[in-house]
Amino acid sequence: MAVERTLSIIKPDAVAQNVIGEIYSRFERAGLQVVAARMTHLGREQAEGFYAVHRERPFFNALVEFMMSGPIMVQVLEGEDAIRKNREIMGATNPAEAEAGTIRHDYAESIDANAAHGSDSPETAATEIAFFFDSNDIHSRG
Ligand code: RTP
Ligand code: MG
Repeated sequence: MAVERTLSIIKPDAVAQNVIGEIYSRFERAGLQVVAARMTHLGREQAEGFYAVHRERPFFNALVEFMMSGPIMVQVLEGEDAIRKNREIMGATNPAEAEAGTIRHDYAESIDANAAHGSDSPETAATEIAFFFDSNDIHSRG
């Protein structure tokens, strides 16, 4: 299985619950390394740009407003099968359908405020990582 990188976001609702460390522990226990990380607070242009692929969806405005509602943590996770592993650790998009022990089951309130984001393919991972990080700020440790 190939070593991959994926873009992870701890969304405003989870940052507000003071569980950044708890969520990082879950990544680390699954064998993923945090190879870049930053706290930021998105403006409208950034939030709309990050989720541009969803622009025509009915939930787009709610999603953008939510992502602007407070600080977020953005991080690059690296490891074998990192994209799939991260999405497994997050659980289903709708927390009502997320398996016990997943981030969304444990910390998400609703499909709109759902605690975490993870890239869904190698192509989107590359685009999303570049959205937040220069390659100089990503530090693989083998
Ligand atoms: P994410 O991109 O945030 O990791 O989530 P995802 O892949 O599991 O879900 P995606 O389809 O990419 O949707 C992005 C975010 O939009 C919100 N959403 N709301 N009300 C709805 O039907 C609906 N569907 C999606 C969610 O907050 C989702 O995380
Ligand atoms: Mg998605």
